[in-house]
Amino acid sequence: MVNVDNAAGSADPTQTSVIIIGAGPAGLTIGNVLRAAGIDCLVLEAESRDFIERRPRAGVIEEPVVRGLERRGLAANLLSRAQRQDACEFRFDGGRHRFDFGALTGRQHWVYPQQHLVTDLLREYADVRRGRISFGVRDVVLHDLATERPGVSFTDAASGQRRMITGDFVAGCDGARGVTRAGLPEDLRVSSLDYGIGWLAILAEAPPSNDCATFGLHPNGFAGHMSRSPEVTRYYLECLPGDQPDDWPAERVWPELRERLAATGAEPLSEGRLIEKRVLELHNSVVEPMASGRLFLAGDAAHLTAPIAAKGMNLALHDAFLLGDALVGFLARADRGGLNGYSEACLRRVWDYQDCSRSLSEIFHGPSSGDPFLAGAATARLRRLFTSPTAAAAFAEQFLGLAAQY
Ligand code: RFL
Repeated sequence: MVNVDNAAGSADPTQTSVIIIGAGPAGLTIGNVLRAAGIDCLVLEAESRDFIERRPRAGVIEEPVVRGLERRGLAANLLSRAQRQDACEFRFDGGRHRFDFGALTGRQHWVYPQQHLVTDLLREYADVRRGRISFGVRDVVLHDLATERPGVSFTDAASGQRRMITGDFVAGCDGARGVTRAGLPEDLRVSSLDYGIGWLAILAEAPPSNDCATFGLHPNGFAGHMSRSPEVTRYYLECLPGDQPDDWPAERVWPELRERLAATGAEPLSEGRLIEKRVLELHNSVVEPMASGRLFLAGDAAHLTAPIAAKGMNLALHDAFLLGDALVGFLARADRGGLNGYSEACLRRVWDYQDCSRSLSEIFHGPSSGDPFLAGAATARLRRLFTSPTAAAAFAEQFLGLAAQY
C-alpha cells in the first residue's frame, strides 16, 4: 500500500509508506526526496530537534554531493554560505607542500558545518515539505522485516506510550551506534578495519590559521587543521586510542599542534578556547549487502569511515540520493530497478572511499609509526604527489570523489 499525501497532518499515525530511523544527513535527505514526490514517511529520531541542529561533526562536502543536493532543491543555504577550497596543504620535513586539486580537476571542496546542513534539511523536510517526524523516541524495535509490511515500535517521548507503525519499507539511517546496526539481520555481513590509532578531535573558538585543510606529518603524530567557519576551526591530534579528553588540556594541545604543524613560512596558529574535545578510535566498517528484506541501510548505519579522508557524510548523502530515488521509483511508478541495484551501486563507491581512507592513513600515520620502513614508504608516496602528474591526478580524483564510474 502506498500512502501519498500532501498534508502530513492528515496521515494515519499507525501507517506510512517509509519509516526512516534517524534524522541525520542520510535520513533527512531520504525524507525530503520522498516528500518532494508526495510520498508519506515518518522519521524517528532519538534526540531532540535542538540537539541535532547543534551537533558538530563533519564540514567538508564534495562537489558531486553539493550538486546532488542542489538538484533536489536542498542546497540553497549551502550554495550561498559555504566556503570553497581548491587546495590542501601537507606539511612535512619542516616544509609546506600545497596540493592544488582545483587546478588539476576544476572542482572544489565545500566547507559547511554538518549541523548547518542538518538544520537546512530538517526545516525543508518538516516545515516546508510537511514531513512527519518524532523526536526523542526510545526503545526502537524493528518488526517483520522479511514481510511486505514491516513495522517499527517505539516509546513516544510526548506520551511515554509504546507506539507501533507499519510501512512498506524501513530505512535504517541511525548511524553507527543505532538500533539497526545493533540488530542486523543474519544475512548481512560486517567487515571492519581497526587502525589501532586514536585522534583527539578538537573544536577551537579560533579563526582558521590557513586558507585550506592542512595535514601535519610528524614523528610525534599526525595533526590536522580544517576550517569550519571564520570563528571556529577543527583540529585533530593523533593520540593513543585509550586516551581520555582530560589527558589533553589546552596547555598540552596548543604546543603539540604548534610543533606538529610547524613549517617554514607558515603563519602562527590562531589559538582560542577549546569548545569540544573527544577521542575517536579510528576504524572503518562495511555492512554487505546494504539491504535485507524490506530494510534498506544508508549512511553510517551501513558503513563507518574514520574521518581521515572526510568521507563519511559524503557517502551518507550519496546513499540517500540513491535510496530516496529508488524508493520513489518503486512507490510512485512500481519500478523495482533502483531498489534491486541499490546495495551494489552504493558499495562500489563505499569500497573506493574505504580504500581512500586507508591509503591516506598510511601517509598520515607512517611518520609517527615508529617503523622506519612505514615512515619511508609514506614519505615516498607523499613526494610522488608533488613529482608525478599521474599520481597527483589519481589522488585528486579519489580525494574529491570524482571517478567517472564507481
Ligand atoms: P548520523 O549523522 O549519525 O545520524 C544518525 C541519526 O540517528 C539517530 N539515532 C537514532 N534515532 C532513532 N532511534 C535510534 N535507536 C537511534 N540511534 C541513533 C542519531 O541521533 C542521529 O541523529 O548518520 P548519517 O545520517 O549516516 O550521517 C553520517 C555522518 O554523520 C558521518 O559520516 C560524518 O559526521 C563523518 N564525519 C565527516 N564526514 C565527512 O563527509 N566529512 C567530514 O569532514 C567529516 N568530519 C566526521 C567528521 C565525523 C566525526 N565524528 C564525530 C566521528 C568529523 C568528526 C569529528
